[in-house]
Amino acid sequence: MSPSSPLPLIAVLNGPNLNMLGLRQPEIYGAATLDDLEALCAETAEQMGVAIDFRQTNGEGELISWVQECRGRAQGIIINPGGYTHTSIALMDALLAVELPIIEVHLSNIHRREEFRHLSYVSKVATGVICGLGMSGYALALTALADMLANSDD
Ligand code: DHK
Repeated sequence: MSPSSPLPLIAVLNGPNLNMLGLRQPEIYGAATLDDLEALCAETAEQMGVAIDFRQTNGEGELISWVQECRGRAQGIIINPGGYTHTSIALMDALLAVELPIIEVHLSNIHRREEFRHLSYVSKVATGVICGLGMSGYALALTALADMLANSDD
């Protein structure tokens, strides 16, 4: 990439109830807030030489629209779809349609929790999955995706 090229853009998309971070079940999701998470992602992105578009929504349709908008605009997606992870075939279809590298992140280890959290439709189409590492999972996902983009041919 030439020095004048714009930085690769990674969308960091967060689904329902992640706006409640810091308040919601801190024993599971931690004490830090969504703003803290955004700051960690921004710091990691700067270190890795990528730009991020960090967002949160409680709406399934809005989340799907944001995924669709990534096509031709972003170079990769990091997504924590919250509860839609376990229910949304429509979100899975959107992630398939966008044809980008996708890393699915969960703060908690969904496989250690209730049975209904063990199924992830998103995992069926994601490039990689990180769960159970709290907010560090987002930093690891950004690092991995930035490395992937830097080592890709285009
Ligand atoms: C977040 C949620 O809101 C839950 O619905 C998922 C995920 C787990 C997380 O661990 O980040 O089941």
